[in-house]
Amino acid sequence: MRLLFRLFAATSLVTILVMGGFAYLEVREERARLEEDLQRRATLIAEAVREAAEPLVARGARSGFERVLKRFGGADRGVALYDQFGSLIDATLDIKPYLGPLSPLVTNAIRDNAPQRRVSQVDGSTVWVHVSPLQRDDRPIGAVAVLLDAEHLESRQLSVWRQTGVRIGLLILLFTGLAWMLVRWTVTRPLARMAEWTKQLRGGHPVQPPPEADVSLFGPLAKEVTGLARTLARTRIVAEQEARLRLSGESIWTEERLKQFARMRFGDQAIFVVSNREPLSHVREGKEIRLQQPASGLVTALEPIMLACGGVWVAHGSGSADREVGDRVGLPVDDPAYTLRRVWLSADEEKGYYYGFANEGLWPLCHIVHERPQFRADDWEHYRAVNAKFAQALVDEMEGVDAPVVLVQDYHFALLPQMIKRLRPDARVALFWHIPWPNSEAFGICPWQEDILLGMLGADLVGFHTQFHCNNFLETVERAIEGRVEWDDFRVIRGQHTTHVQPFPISVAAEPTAAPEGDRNSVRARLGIDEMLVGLGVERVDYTKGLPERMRAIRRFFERWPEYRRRAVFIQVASPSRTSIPRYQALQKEIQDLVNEINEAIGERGWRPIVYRERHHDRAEVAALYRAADLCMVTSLHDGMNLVAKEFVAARDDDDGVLVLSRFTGASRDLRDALVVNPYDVEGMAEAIRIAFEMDPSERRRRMARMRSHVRERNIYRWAGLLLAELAPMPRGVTVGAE
Ligand code: ADQ
Repeated sequence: MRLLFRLFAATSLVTILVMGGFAYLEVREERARLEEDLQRRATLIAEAVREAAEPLVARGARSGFERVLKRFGGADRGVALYDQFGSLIDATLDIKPYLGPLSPLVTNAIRDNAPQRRVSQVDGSTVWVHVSPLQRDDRPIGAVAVLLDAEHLESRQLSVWRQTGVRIGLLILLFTGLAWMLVRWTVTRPLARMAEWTKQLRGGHPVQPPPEADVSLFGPLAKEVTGLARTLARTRIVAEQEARLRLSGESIWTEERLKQFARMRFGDQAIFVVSNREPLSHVREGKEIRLQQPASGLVTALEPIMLACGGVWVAHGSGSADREVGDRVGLPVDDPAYTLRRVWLSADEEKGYYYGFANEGLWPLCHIVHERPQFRADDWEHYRAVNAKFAQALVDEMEGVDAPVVLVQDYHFALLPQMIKRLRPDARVALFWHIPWPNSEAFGICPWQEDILLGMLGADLVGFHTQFHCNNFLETVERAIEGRVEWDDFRVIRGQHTTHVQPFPISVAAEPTAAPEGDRNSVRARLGIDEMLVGLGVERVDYTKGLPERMRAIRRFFERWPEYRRRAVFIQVASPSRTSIPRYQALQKEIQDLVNEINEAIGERGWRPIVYRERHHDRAEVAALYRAADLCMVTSLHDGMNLVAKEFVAARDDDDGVLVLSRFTGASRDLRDALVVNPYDVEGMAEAIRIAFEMDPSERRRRMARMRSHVRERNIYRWAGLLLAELAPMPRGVTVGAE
């Protein structure tokens, strides 16, 4: 109410001042105009009377004046004639009451021989008085007075003020009303809702900010509060988790434990991560810059470590708006825990190093999927140069840090460990290879296999997902280069330097995320599949993921068990990947065609067997789909680990759902309760789908519970913890010899 009063007072004051000012000017102008009009009329009449009366007065005539007065007098005007002494000669009848007040003017006009004029109030009436001298030979011989009714001067003025008063009143009401509504809609109400929202956040309910809050007005506030709430929620979850574990005496790795462990082992020393893909890119969309988290297992796996330990993450700045934002960014944006340092690459460098050698050379070389690797000398040169560029960026970042801990990620940086060690012999370097390592014959076709192996062996620790990949690597080393492979300890000794080779099966955080209410139902309702059985696939579009094989298996399933038509649907979420490479473009087209073909062949009115969604989904969307599905299919032809399988298991806090998993994934060694399939065997996969849909609920729950307990124990914090634990005691300061 006080606000309304203030608004009312403020708008009243402003309106009165503005409108009053304008009205005053209008009144003044109007009065001047009316006076000018009266003046003109009075002068004309006085001149006419003068012409007729002057000869009479000059002659000293005693008659004839009556005729003049009759001609020029009228209802709205009076005329009076005076002799040279100012004595009245004659006057029209109606003028008589005014004669008294007139005489000073008449005297002045005769004395000064000049016209006199003014507005007079007589008997409560307003009159315009004009007195002109009568002359002979330019000397005054009398005077003529003309009186005009000027009542309208006052009434007009009054009416302007009255109108202005009404206008001011209306405007005050209108402005106050409008301002009140505006304040209510854009400030008071949203503020009340935001207050309600913050209250809910404080209570630990992770709710979205109210949608109607004006983004330009409340956006920054909402962002800050959201960040704060997220930190609070996170801290709360970690604290609850810790307390629970302490009570149950379990020794599960958690984010907090990893943090404590890293501090214990490395003090407050920051950790340096190098990967090709950045954990967050800035993408331009029209005038906006959007944040995008890439669809990458590697990022999913590494971010919790950086959140836990802090440090610098060096990566290729590949987002379309990255350069605008800058080469150093604090992450997470809301509540920075570590720094992203972006390395810029030219189009040629990216083409040769990333698309060329890494993805058309090493990627198919390491995945046994019958895709011929392309080895081009140009690409290799770029690969070397970019590795050197990253080494330099890293060394710059590590300046002043004693014995830095470096975690190099993946096949994009095979040469980096050796380069780092040459520049910083005191660094402790681990290289984690996220993709499989093939047998030595397969790897041997690479023309630069020696350089690659020597580059990798610059690391103190080389990690793979499985022991099988470690063995393949050691065999390759044994056959391709000089050095001693110690099979008992799984290490390679070259000169004074030792590289340990060990498996570290990667995983997911498996934190008890607060499941948004009604996920399963809302996703199903949105897709119009409330009552149906739902199969799910989540992938990057990549030929190693076995997407066409899966589509064929789905087709076969509906052909062999037609009773499932209209009762089951398969959702495939596919994030386009490496789209500059022709093979990937062809695969994208192949999958689209295959989906259309199957939907046409098997689909019926109102039902499509496959819902294909080819775009990047954010994590919440993917999590909602995991919870909505009855079955998740991972059918990679070859895969280092495969995090989708583990994410699916981690998301199923209802202990339900079946995982169909390719035996050629690293994950199949961890998740033994999945239905393990051979993706090349279409009939076998179709059969697995049927078994999954028909599995007894208690069996489903038993299997899922066991897998969940595995993922919970062997989570990403354990992966990072074991990697750091192995790296910590490594001797530092040993120079890596030249090849
Ligand atoms: P990737 O080959 O990228 O990783 P994967 O392990 O399956 O494969 O991880 C994919 C990640 O991307 C998952 O987190 C998934 O949720 C996400 N994702 C996939 N499609 C998506 C989409 N359409 N929208 C949004 N997110 C999507 C490499 C190796 C793997 C290894 C990981 C980690 O090839 O074998 O498991 O690194 O080491």
